[in-house]
Amino acid sequence: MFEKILIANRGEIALRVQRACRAMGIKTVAVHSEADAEAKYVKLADESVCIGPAPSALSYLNIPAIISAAEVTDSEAIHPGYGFLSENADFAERVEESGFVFIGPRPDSIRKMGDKVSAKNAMKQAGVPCVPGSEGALPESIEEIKKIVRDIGYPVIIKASGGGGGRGMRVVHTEAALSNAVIMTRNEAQAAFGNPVVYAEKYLENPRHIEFQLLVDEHGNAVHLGERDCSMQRRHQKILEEAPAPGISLKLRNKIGTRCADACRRINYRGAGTFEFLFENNEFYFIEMNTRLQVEHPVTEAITGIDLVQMQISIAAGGKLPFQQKDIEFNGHAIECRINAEDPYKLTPSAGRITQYHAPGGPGVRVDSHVYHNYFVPPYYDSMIGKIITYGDTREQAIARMRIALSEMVVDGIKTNIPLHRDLLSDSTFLSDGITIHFLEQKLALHNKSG
Ligand code: MV4
Repeated sequence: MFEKILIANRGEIALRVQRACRAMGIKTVAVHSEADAEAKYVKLADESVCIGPAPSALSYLNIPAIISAAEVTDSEAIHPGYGFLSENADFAERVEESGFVFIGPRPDSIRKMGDKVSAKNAMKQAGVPCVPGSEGALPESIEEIKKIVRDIGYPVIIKASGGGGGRGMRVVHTEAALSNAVIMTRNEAQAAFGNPVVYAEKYLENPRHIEFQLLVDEHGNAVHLGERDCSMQRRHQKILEEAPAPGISLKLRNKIGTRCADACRRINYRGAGTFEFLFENNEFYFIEMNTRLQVEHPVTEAITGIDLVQMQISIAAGGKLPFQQKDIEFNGHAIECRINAEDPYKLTPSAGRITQYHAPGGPGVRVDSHVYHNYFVPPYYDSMIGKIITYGDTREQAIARMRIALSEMVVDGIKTNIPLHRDLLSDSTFLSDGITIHFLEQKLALHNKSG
């Protein structure tokens, strides 16, 4: 096992990874920007290194500074967290070339899954159900594109192969609008990702967003840890997630999860990974794979009892998964509310000093947060200041515990989205069953109109 790990991230996830290291007897190195120098999670680490000024481009995305920090501290491995450099194949490669272990997938897996056309091809070949669409990249000729899209049937969505996570896509309803949409998406993709390749898919009008968690070691063992429902989002920012997804049977979960695990073995994947699906009319359609730990990983931990960060570390050290698929049980229900420093309805960021802070607690309540009384929320980074995760035997109990947790929580001095979460947890559509990816935007539009 490693003796010392450098954590190339900030905020709650930096603290989360520290906790896993501590549980495993591993020393930690925090790297931080000038804006995060006084944060308590930095002081809690065994060592810390300042890697640059506040802007991420100069600190948390500064590859040479991070590698140097690993060198001067004698770290053996680097955990990238989520966001920042976590899905940067060049970073993973540089880490390994410099003699450190990257706690994550092989660089070529990150690269392959980052290219959405090659990711989808690989998954289709592996038997993972995909959204019907073009066979890979669209050709140059607009006449050929028209033929392809006629076969798919309108509406379609044109997506950039270099995009993902909602960047670089356009919905097209008629043949008259097709040519322009393809040209625009190509141009934007070239400018944003340096890659003009686009592909077409049938546009699903009202899907849910459900993702599967996978763990894969270097000894050919791959397991799925079930699914999470992540439909509660706005502008591709999720705010509430749950596991299991309401209404998914154990049989369907195991069918799709098994396909994902088979695919991981086939592409020689390693580490933690997430298969993103759209779910409509009781069918799953693969859209993308994420090659990192995700923000919402704790809901999966709650229903499986498996520590995903400890597993990532142990896999990176060459360890074998300590369980097989048949050993994994799904018990109870978990919900996560992301607490953001933002206006609850306009969703504009709200940086500043926290003048009062009280975290909730009690049975079935977990709080993952790096903030505290008198903490200053810097304006430079993501607005998430923590997550509340509640667990219960049933969805109703998890929701009831979340309502109480939200009522206990105090964050003064800045605006937070806690009022929005309270509102969502009493919404009859959310309470009754699975919501679609359009639910939150519709609800916010209604709220902002009626004041
Ligand atoms: C789609 C879709 C409908 N049909 N693909 C957006 C993020 C990226 N991961 C894929 N996205 C979508 N792909 C087809 N064929 C709708 C979306 C989509 C979406 C997906 C998941 C979560 C939120 C979303 C919000 C808007 C659109």
